[in-house]
Amino acid sequence: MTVLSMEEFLEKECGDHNYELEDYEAEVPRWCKGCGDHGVLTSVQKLLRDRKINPEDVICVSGIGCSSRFPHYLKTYGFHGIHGRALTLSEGVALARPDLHLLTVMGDGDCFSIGGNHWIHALRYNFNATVIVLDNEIYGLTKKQASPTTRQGVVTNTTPKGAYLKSLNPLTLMLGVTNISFLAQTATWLPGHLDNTLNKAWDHKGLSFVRILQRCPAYLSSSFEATGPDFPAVFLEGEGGIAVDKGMLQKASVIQHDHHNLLEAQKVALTETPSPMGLIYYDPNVPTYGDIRRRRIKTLDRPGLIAGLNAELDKYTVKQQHG
Ligand SMILES: Cc1ncc(C[n+]2csc(CCOP(=O)(O)OP(=O)(O)O)c2C)c(N)n1
Ligand code: SF4
Repeated sequence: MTVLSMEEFLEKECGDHNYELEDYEAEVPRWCKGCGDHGVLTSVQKLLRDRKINPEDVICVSGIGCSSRFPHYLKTYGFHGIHGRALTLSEGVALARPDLHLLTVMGDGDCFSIGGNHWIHALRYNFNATVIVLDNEIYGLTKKQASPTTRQGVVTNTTPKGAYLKSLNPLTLMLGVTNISFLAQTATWLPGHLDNTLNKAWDHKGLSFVRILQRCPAYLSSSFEATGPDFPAVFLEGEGGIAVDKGMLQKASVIQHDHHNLLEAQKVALTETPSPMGLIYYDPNVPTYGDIRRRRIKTLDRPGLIAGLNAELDKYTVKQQHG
């Protein structure tokens, strides 16, 4: 543990403290070599360093999966939750500690499968959080089981004859949920674009949802190979959007996109190949659940509320018998 002098402590707490990447490094990541999760961790650490964010002002909440080991590796507050429940835990954190920046990390199985119900309602509640899903199209931790985004025909341990169903398109689904306020897509093999996307998401007040296409060389080397220069992508460019950084994908195209237009966003999201990269939908005016709750609490008649509660409880108190 580093012991700070009083001057260092005051500078850290009150001043413009410079941080190094190491200030956000916890355990050494146990992810496989070449796993896309490494790059996302570095991108988050760079964001925190560049913005001079005190590690104690951030909490990282996750579910279960390879990707959900994130809080062990990021030196901020952390909560490694249970499978599929990262968003329910996050909502509690958002309401109880609105002063912390909340980062929620999930895998595709964690969010779109077991956590599917919570995923939909979290979007509608629009609580304040940066939510990232590391979508490797497979259950990595449980060694190659099919997930909702596994492509049709892909052989997995749970679909030995190939996945029967067409994969779920999480983007179109999310754009059908009331109150969606921020939706973006990027990929682990586009580090510049990943950085730009996380920075944009971090600034959004409300639930910013980022789907990150992620390499899993251990169990889905086919998707790993597809991340070469020929990966079919189309970058979305628009005023106030995410700066285009095509990385190695020189052949990818760039289109103009109005991310405030829901119908246009739905059209863009429908096209899975080439994959749309960038800010797909953005509405900064959707109120957050926290703000709605706080406004209601302010307008409540507190003495009246307490009197009403007492009257209700009195109905159940056992009256003492006298005489
Ligand atoms: C209630 C419950 N059901 C199932 C499991 C087993 N399990 C652990 S992680 C996981 C899926 C992980 O896949 P994903 O969320 O895509 O993350 P990845 O490992 O690929 O990052 C499953 C099914 C569990 N831990 N708890
Ligand atoms: S199994 Fe896949 S997702 Fe899990 S750490 Fe290894 S490469 Fe990453």
